[in-house]
This record gives sequence, structure tokens and C-alpha cells, in this order.
Amino acid sequence: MTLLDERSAGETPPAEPPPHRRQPTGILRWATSSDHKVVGAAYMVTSIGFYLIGGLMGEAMRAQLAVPDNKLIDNGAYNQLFTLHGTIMLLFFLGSFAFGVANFIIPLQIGARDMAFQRLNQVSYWLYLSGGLVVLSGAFTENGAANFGWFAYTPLSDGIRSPGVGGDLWIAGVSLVGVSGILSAVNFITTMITMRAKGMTMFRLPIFCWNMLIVSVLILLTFPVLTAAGVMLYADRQFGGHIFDATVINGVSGVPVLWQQLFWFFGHPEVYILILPYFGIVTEVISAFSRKPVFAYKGFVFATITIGALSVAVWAHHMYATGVVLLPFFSALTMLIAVPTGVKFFNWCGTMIGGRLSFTASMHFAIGFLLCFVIGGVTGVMLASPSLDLQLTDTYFVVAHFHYVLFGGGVFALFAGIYYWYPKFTGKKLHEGWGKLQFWLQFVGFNMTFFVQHLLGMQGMPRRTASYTAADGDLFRYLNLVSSIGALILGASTLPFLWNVYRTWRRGEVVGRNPWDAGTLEWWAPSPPPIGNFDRALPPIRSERPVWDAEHPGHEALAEQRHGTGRADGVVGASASKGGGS
Ligand code: HEM
Ligand SMILES: [Cu+2]
Repeated sequence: MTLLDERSAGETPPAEPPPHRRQPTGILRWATSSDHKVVGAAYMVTSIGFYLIGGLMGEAMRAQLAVPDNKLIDNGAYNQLFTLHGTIMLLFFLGSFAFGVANFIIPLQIGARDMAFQRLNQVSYWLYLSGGLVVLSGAFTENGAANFGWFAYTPLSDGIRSPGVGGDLWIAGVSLVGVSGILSAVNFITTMITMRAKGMTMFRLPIFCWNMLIVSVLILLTFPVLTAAGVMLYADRQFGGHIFDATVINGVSGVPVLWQQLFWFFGHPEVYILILPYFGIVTEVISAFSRKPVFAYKGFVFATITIGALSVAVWAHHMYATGVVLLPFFSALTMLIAVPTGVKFFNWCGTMIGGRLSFTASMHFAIGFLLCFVIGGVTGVMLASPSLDLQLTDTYFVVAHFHYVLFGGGVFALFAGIYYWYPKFTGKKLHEGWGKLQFWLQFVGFNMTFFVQHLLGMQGMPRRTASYTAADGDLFRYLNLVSSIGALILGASTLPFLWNVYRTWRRGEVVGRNPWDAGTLEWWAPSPPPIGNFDRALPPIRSERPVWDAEHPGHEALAEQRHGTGRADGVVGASASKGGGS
């Protein structure tokens, strides 16, 4: 903790910080401030930068695949493109953006002045940024960037088959972001455990905080495995190691498939590390725009804990086709995850049912999330079945599946969060009309791009292929064209967003503390919050919506009643069976 934290959260700070605590402005502020809001904003802006870079790579690949026998991009470049696209989108965009939101929002939501370790927080950011630049820099080396796919399977990624410096830079950059993530996780956990304001018990934490807590634990369990595996791969590549190398020397050899075990021990929890923050974000958004507390709050928390626990026990569902894993075990556990995930769907629907819904741009994205994510969930259960997976693995069906989860789940929720918290981040509201235009372009473009890929996969189109021929038939030709046109529309959806940000910066509507009439503590602070966050005493914290309780005194009783624990689960069951019967 730093000097800034000496005062407890409830006290009123001086209106103007003393001169030595005033911050520099502009780029200097961004580079030197350890304020959690500046670090959070730096994370978010940088991640969006990586999103644009990764998105352009996706567009380039779809341009190559638009027509058969296309010569736009050769095989080698295509391999680098999907490797960088996958790595950037997962590790340097979707995950890091969530860290940005968490840095900005968690201290506010728990009524704290800042994160527990402010300097460490800055170190995390710089490690993350350097990691991204190191991975990208591979593209400027002689043999180009890494080209072995985002999961870097050995022996493909060994020193003989992928000798370039690009591969080493990939390992170094991924390790940097791995260490950065570990530091952030330590920081999030410490902050949420030790710095909650008086009255903010664990079961009054906003769902976003809960989800980040579980994500942080998953990071601590799995990121060290990734970093260690990276070091071993590096040793194989550079120092003559034989950990993953199958060459027999003096009667012994390394085990290539060991890489897959280690990688997916990290890699599967990683997809939950990526998606759980966004579950948290949509939960906040849906609750705020339904004017209701989260339906069956404790059920939601326990569902998230269950998902977290199961997620470390299912890694080998990525390895059915290797023949070295116990199929029934991993299949059953994978299917089990659908249960707590289904519980969350009832939480979201239950929160909306009977609420006073307002269909803001943010709520559009949240509903888009529900619609798209459910498709990714269903295809996930399909792939959990070994007999189906053996047919579909490494086809476009899988590409469609994970884009429905990561884009349909992640990116839609991400924009729901941006439109929701933008007033808190900047003091100005993004324009609703441009936001809805962005939503519709994104929704139509996304489904056009990725829905048809399910069909392509079932027709046998392999993933990671740079081309197909006219002899593959008309179905291949038309579906690929539809997918590529969809990608153009999807790409175009970023333009209204960028314009919206620019236009809001120039002449956006200035708003007060709580423009959405939301309930969690961040809406008690000024927009944007000053250093130290709160300029007045916190309201009494008696539920997970203290600001709502303070601003709607009559509703408090109602909130407590809705919030009741055992009863709510019963209601889930009842409404579910009613829905099924009618
Ligand atoms: C502009 C939107 C996007 C487009 C047009 C797009 C397109 C593509 C294409 C064409 C591939 C290569 C498929 C193959 O040849 O096997 C791919 C792979 C991939 N994409 Fe995307 N994508 C987009 C957004 C995203 C997002 C937002 C994420 C994650 C957050 C993501 C994650 C991945 C991953 C993990 C791969 C696999 C890479 C690999 O095989 O190693 N994509 N995408
Ligand atoms: Cu998995």
C-alpha cells in the first residue's frame, strides 16, 4: 500500500489535491501515473489498438479466402497471419481489455481509493505492452513472425521446423504477458480481499468483482504453467533441450505431446479467464438497464465458482484426436460445465423479466451477447462429444465455435461495457445513435461471417488453410464468399465506434455521477472520478446496490426481498419448467 491509502474509504478527502500530488497531463501522465484509472485507461486504449491490428489480419485472411484459387496471400504469410491474429486477439486484446476495466472499476466498486499495489500495477501494464510489441516485432525479422498457430504445438514449433527468430520472439512476448497477468491477479485479489469499504461484505460485492476474483485465482493456477512451458520450449529450441523433442539420444527421448498437455492445462482455463470478466460486465449492464438487482445473486456466484473449478479439469477435450487421453472422463466433465453456464442464462433472463428495460446501445450489445454466446455454448457441448469432435476437429466448425464464444460472447459484452462505463471513464456519454448503428453492423456482419462457417466445417473445410480450389464445389465457393462479405461489414462496424469516440471527445453530452440511475458504488463518485475516487462519504452499504438504496429509499425493502437466497433458486426452476411446458 502507498501513502495515498492512509485514509480509510469513508472519509471525505480535500477537494483539491495538494500540489505535489497533482498529476502531469497528456502522454506524460499516461506514462508516469500509478493512479488505477490511468493504468486502466492505458490498458483499454492499448487493447483496442491491438484489436484493430488483429482485426485487420482477420480481414486479410478473409480477403484471401473470398474466392477459390486466390493468390493474394501465400501459404507462409497466411500461417503467420493466423498465428499473430489468434495470439493478439486472445492475449493482447480480449484478456487485457478486461484487465483495463478491472483496474478502473474494481477500486470504485468496492469503495477504495486505488489498487493495493499501485507501482506493481504500472509494471503489469508495461510488461503487457512490451510483450505485445515483442510478439509483433517478429513480423519484421528475416523469416517473419511465428507461424505455428496460437497453441504452438511441438514438434511444429521446435527449432528444426520453425527455426526463425519470430518463434523465439513469440515465446518471449507470451511469457512477458504471462508474468504481467500474474502480477495483475495478485493485485486484484489483494485489493478485493483487503480494501473493501466498511459494509462491503463478500456477498455484497458486485458480480463483476466476483468474476474478476475467480479469474485471478485461475490466472495464478495456470499462467505459471504457460510461462514454464514456454521456458522449456525455448530450451529445446536454443539450448539443445530434449523435453518435447522425440529424437532418441542414449535410449531416451522427449515427449512432443507433453506440450499439448501443458499448453491446454493453461489454455482451457484461459478461455474462462477471457470470458468470465465479460460475464461480469453484461451482468452489471443487464441489472442496471432492467432497474433490478441481479436475479439469484448467490446462485450466480456459486455458478461462477463451479465453472472456475471445472475449467481446470477439462483441458484434454482439446486433445481427443491424439489418442492419449481418457475420453469419457474429459467428455463428461466438459459437458458438466454447461450446467453452471445454463444457470447464468437463467440469472440474466430472470434479471430482465419483470424489469423496466431500457434499450440503450449498451443493452443492445448485452442482448447481442446473449443471442450469440448461446450458439457458441451449444456448439461447445457438441464438440465435447468425442465422436462428433473426431469428425469436426480442425475444421471450420471449430473456427465458427470459438468465434461465437470469443467474439459473440467476449466482444459484444466488451462494447456493452464500453457504452455503459464511458460516462464514468470520461464524464461524457457516447452517442446512442452511432452506438446502435455500430451494434447492427456488428451483429449482422458477425453472424454472416461466422454462421456459415459451421456449414463449411461440416462439409470438411479444414481450418488453417490458405486456399481451396474451384473443384471443391459451389457450396464452398458461395459460403466462403458470404463469410468474407460478412467480415467486411463486421470490419466496418468499428468505424462508427471510432467516430463516436472522436465525436464524443469533441462535443459529447456531459453527464453527472449516475446518468443511468445504476446501483453500484462507482456511480457514487464524480464522472470522471478524481484521484482518490470519492469526494463525499460513501452511502451505507447494505446490499450489492448501495447507490440504488441511497437514491431510492423506498425500494430498499423490495431489493432485499428479491435478493433472498434459497427462494430465488426455486423461482429459477419454476419458471424454467413453465417455459418448457407451454
Ligand atoms: C474482425 C473480426 C475477425 C475476423 C474477420 C476473424 C477471422 C479469422 C480467420 C480468417 C481466422 C483463420 C481461420 C483459419 O484459417 O483457420 C481466424 C482465426 C482465429 N481467430 Fe479470428 N477473426 C476475427 C475476430 C477474432 C476475435 C475477436 C478473436 C478473439 C478474441 C479471434 C480469435 C481467433 C483465434 C484464437 C483464431 C485461431 C488462430 C489459430 O488457428 O492459431 N478472432 N480468425
Ligand atoms: Cu477448452
